[in-house]
Amino acid sequence: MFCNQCQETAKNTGCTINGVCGKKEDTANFQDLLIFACQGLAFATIEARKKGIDTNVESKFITNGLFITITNANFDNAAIMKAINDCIALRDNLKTKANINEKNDALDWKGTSEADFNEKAKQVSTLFFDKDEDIRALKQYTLFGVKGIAAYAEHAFNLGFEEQDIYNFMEETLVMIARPMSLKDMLDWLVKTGEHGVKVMALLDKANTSTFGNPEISKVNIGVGKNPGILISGHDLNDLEQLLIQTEGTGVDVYTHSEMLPANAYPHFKKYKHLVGNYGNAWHRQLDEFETFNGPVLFTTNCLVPPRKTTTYNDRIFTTGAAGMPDWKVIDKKLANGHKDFSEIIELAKKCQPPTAIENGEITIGFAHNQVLALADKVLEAVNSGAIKKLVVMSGCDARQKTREYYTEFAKQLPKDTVILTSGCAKYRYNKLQLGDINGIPRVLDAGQCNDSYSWAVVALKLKEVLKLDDINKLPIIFNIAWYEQKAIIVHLALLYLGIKNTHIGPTLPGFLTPNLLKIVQDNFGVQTITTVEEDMKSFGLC
Ligand code: FS2
Ligand code: SF4
Repeated sequence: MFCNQCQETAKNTGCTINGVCGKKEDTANFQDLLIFACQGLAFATIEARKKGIDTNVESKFITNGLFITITNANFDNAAIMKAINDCIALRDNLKTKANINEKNDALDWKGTSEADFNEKAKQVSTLFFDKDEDIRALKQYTLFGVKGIAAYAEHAFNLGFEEQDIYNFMEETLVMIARPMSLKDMLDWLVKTGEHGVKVMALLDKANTSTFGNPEISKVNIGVGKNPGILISGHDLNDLEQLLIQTEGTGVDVYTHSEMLPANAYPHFKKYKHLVGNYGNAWHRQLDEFETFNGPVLFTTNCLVPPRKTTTYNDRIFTTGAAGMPDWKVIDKKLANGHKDFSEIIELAKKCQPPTAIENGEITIGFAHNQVLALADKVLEAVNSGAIKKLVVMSGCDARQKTREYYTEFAKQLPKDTVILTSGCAKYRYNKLQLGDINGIPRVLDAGQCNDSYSWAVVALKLKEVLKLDDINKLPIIFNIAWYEQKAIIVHLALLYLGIKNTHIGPTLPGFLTPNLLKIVQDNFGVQTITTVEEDMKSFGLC
């Protein structure tokens, strides 16, 4: 096993025995094999399209295959092995249909037993991507970015929004990894990855806002009611909608969890009165929070935490889509109308106690680009008058390490004339602090999920235009981003593509970057990592 795709990777170099995330060696190996199988299918799709064959089913399959391998998405060997077998079947079908005679390992390999899978998996780790360590690291970097693209593309296609160019890029990247590449070509590919990151976030934004309306300023209850509840986690708004439809009138309330919190700001979801609020915090606190929730939990995507031996909730956790955990039930049955059948979860909820309160009160959310631009005059006035000196983007992920207390402290110590722009689960480190407002503008503006970091790019580009600046880096915006998994990697690559320089990312820089690459990203993009709150306040010019 070798996995170095997330911020918590062991010793910041790579997990080699068990994942810090709880991923076991065999699961990590099967995930590598799934990527390898997707490479074969990607090769076949590209060839088939040249012959005019529609490959939409295969492209969606590859997208889901990549998503399965994201940090904390799927720990279920049986599900991953099934995905590998299905991938090979799709590949072979396409080879016949498109009459592809070319030979290569990913296009030809097939295993018949678990032993075959185990054997092959050991030969296809990312460590074998290239002999040259810089090229290998850049191939890992692009693959991890493409995994982030896949996650966002899947949410978009679940709502009926697709772009062929995004599928093409993901598939070309998978094929590229197997080819010899120069350093220059790899650096160009990395920039293209960022470009497609912008494209996919724009696509998902379009999918979400045209289906559910533009998020608006909303107060969200963080306490509990008296009815039994279902907690929905992950990022998929389409799953949320289907759950809300099926729970309506059943006496079961629905609560959002972690990255599902932003759903409460979409006008469309407000018509469901039984969507009563948000329960809990960022993903890594689920081990305790699921105990006190008392009712069923539905994971639509990552982040799953393997349960402890003493966990009592295993029989009430369900997964769907790319998510999976051995022993947790998977919802894949469909109703006649094509929606997922959540009746088992709803029936179980009716028999459960209502959630136990762990917090009370409300938090304010809903500051995606449309809402912020509606306040643009007010924001500009505050910027021009000096009431707002700096906008501080603190988007990204939260995770377990104690060093992440930095972000709470940083938020607390920011001067009162700064506003935090956030998105992703990173916000849980400071979104319940009482940081006040500036002329009625809250000091924490939450745009939504990690993909809604796109909102801050839209806002920055708009401000640049209105303020007639020739360079986005002249805006009074600083970036202090927290990363954890591959969706944050694509967000960061998208910012680099947009020309945003001097971003701080933390709590550590990616372990997959070699010293040589670190120097390249530092020299070209001014990327730095965090130090101490005091030092960083100084280096950002905040004190
Ligand atoms: Fe947080 Fe986990 Fe959002 Fe990441 S809930 S780290 O998936 O993409 O973000
Ligand atoms: Fe390690 Fe992160 Fe990979 Fe899990 S996802 S095995 S913690 S690098």
